Amino acid sequence: MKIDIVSIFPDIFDVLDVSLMGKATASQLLDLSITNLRDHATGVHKSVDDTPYGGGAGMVMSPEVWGNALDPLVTPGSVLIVPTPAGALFTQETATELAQAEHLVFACGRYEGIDQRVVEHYSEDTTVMELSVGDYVLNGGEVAVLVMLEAIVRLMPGFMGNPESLSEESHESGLLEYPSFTKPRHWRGLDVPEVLLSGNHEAIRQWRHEQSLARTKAMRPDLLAD
Ligand code: 6GU
Repeated sequence: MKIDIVSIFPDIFDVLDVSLMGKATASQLLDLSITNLRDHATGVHKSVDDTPYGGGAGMVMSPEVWGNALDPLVTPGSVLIVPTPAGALFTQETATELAQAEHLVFACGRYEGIDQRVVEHYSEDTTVMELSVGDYVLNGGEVAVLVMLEAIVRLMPGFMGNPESLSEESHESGLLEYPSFTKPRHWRGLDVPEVLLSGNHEAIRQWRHEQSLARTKAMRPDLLAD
């Protein structure tokens, strides 16, 4: 998969070299490029934003600068992702869908966002998704992109050593994952649940499913409503 990220803070993405992503890049599953938006600014001050039409607080990122940066990257086969708290919620389902893509382009906005015509313009020939990672506001899209990439890359075909370990995770089935235990059997007066030592695979499967349901009901009742 080819991934392009455009940002005014390209250094934030240095961390990608040290985690899961470093492994994927090294193994050539991933071809990652970071573009500094500032390199596409014109004008003596290299500014990337301007005051909002209609008034209000903050600055809006310029469509001209974004057009200059994105034109060489976006093709009809690309998926252009614009991280924004005003986007649709990024979920495990979104991650699974995006893990199949050939080319992702992440356009990281700062301040009060990007001139909306950028999304409108690229939507004419390309799939554009405005995505949020949750109901809170971050200063910019960069950390949200790190979150999305961490979720997407591990689902890429060929990335996981053991794809079976994906299927029982939280959110894959629409439920939260059951609790896990390892040795020792007794620890600070707490015992591993007896059923897990029973060797009865059907009883273990059933117990884990009940735990998943109870945990989801307690922590995330909204998931059960779906
Ligand atoms: Cl994708 N961007 C920003 N700036 N804030 C967010 C977000 C994204 N998702 C939740 N909050």
